[in-house]
Amino acid sequence: MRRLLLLLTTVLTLPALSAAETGRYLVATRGPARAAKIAISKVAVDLDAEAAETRVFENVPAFAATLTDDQAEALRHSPQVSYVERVLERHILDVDPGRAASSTHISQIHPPGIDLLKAPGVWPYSGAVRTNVVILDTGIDYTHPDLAPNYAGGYNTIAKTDDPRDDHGHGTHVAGIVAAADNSFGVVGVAPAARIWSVKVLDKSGSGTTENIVAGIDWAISKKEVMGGQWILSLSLGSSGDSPIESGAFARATNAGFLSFAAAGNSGPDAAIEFPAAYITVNAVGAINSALEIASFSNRGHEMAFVAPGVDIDSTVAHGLGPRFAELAVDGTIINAMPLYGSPLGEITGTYVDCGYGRIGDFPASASGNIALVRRGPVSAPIDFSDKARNAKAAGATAVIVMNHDGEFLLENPWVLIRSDCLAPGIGCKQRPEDVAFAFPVTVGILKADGETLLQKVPSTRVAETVSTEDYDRKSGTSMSTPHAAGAAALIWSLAPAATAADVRRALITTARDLGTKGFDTTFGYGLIDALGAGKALAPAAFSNPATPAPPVITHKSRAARH
Ligand SMILES: [Ca+2]
Ligand SMILES: [Ca+2]
Repeated sequence: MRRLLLLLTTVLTLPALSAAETGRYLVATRGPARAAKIAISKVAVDLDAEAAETRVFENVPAFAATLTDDQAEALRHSPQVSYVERVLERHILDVDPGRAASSTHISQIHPPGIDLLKAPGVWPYSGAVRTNVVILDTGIDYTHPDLAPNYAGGYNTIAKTDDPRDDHGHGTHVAGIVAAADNSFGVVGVAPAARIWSVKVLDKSGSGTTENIVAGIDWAISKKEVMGGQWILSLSLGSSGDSPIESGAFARATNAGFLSFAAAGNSGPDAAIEFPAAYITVNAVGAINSALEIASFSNRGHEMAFVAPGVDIDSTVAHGLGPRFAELAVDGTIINAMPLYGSPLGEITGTYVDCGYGRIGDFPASASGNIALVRRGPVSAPIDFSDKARNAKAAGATAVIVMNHDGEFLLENPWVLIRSDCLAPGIGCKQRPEDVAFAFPVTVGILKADGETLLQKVPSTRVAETVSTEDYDRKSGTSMSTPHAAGAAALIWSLAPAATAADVRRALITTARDLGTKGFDTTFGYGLIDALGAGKALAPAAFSNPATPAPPVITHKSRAARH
C-alpha cells in the first residue's frame, strides 16, 4: 500500500503523464546494483516497470534504465544512489567508414603493421598460454575462415544474446588485426594465437552508448572470473563526452586484472583524446603511418599512451560487406575485371560469343544460353552499358563481358548499369527507377587488351565470370591502431602468464620507440610499441630457449575460399 501511494504521488506530480519525456540513464548505486534496485523500487521509482527497461550490472555497481526527468531527479535523492547520468553516444573511429580502399583487386596482402611492431620476432617464443582479448565493437563475423580458429565466444549487449554477429563490418576488421589466424591465406594478426572474445556494443550503423559499453565490461569481468587467465579490453570507439559511470566500469576492470586500450580519436591535432581512451585506467592509442609519421587525423593530449600503425591497414571484413571485385577465369588464367555498378553477385560459367557492340541486331543466335562479349561504344554512337546488358538478356545471354575501347578504367568515371540523372554533375542525382528495378545479368568490364585475347579464342573457349565481395579490406583510423596495441600486449603476456596487467603495461612503456620530441609527448605518447623489445623486457627467460625457426612470411591470395 505504501508503495502504491508513493507511486501515485510521483505520477500526480508529473505535469502530464503522456507528455513526460524519457531518456536512457546510467545510475551508480551504493553497494551492489541488484539490492539497490529492489530498495529503490519499493520507495522511489518502479524499476521493474516494463517501460523502465532496467538493465542491472553484476560487477559494476550501477544499472541502466529509461526514466523521466522527474524519476531521474528522484533517484538523485535516493540514499541507494551515488550518481545519475544520461547515457552518451559512442561510435567507431574509422576515418572514412564504409568506403573501400580501392576498386582495384588486391591479390596479395601482407599487413606491414605487424612488422612495424616487430611482432613476428616474438611468435617463435610464445608458449601455449593464450591471452584473452575482448573486443567491444560492432561484433564479429565468427564464420570468417581467418577468425573462426581464434574466436572463443561473445555477447551482444544490444540484443542481449550470446550472438555478437557483425552487421556492420568494423568489428571484424578490428578482430583480424588482433588475431587473424596464422595459416596459408588472408592476413595474420599481431597475436595469431590469442583468443578473441567479441562483445557487440555498437549497432549496424557503428553507434552505441555508454550503457552498451558498461554492459560489455560487466560481461567481460564475469567471463574472466569464470575462465581465469590473462585478459585485455580493446575498444576502437569513442566520442568526446566523459562518463563517470563508464570510467568506474573501466576502473573495476583494472581492479579485476584487465589491461585496457582505446582509440585516441580521429578528429586531428587540435582535438583532445576522446573517451574512453582518456580515462586514467585506459591506454589511449594514436595512429602512425608506415613512415612512422603521426596520422593527420590522430588526436593529441597528455593522456596519450602509445602509437601504433593505423593508416591503410588490411584486415578481415564480414562476409558480403567487403568491396566488390570481378574476375574472369579462362584456360586457368585469371583476368582482373571490374564489376559494373548494379550487377548482381554471382559466378557464371559458359562459352562466350562475340556480340559486337551489343546493339539489338548484334547478337547472333548462339548468344542464347552463352556469355555475351560486347565492345564499349561505338564512339560515334555510344550505347549505354545498361542497354547493352538489357539487349544481351533479351537475346538469352547468361552474363555479359564489356571490353573497353581504350587503355585503363577511369576510377572517377565508373561503369554503371543503374544510371543516375543529375541536376548538375554530381549534384542532385537520382537513380533511374527502371534501372534499379531491372534484373540485370552478371556484368563485368575488362581492358581492351584482355578483350582482344578473348576474341581470338571464340567460339569454343569457356570462361568463368565472377562478381563477388572481398573477405578483406583496407581501413584507416585510430580504430586500426588500437587493436595493434592490444594485440602486442596479448602477444607478450603469453610469454609471461604470471605477469600482471601493470607489468605488461610497464614493459610496453619502457621499450616503446620514442618518436617526435624526446621522451613522452602528447602526440606519440611513450612512442611506437615494440613487441619484441617489450617481450624481452617482460620475459627474458622466454627468449633464452633455442629459437625455433620463425614461420615464413605469409603471402597469399586476398580471398580465402569460404564454404
Ligand atoms: Ca591468415
Ligand atoms: Ca616522444
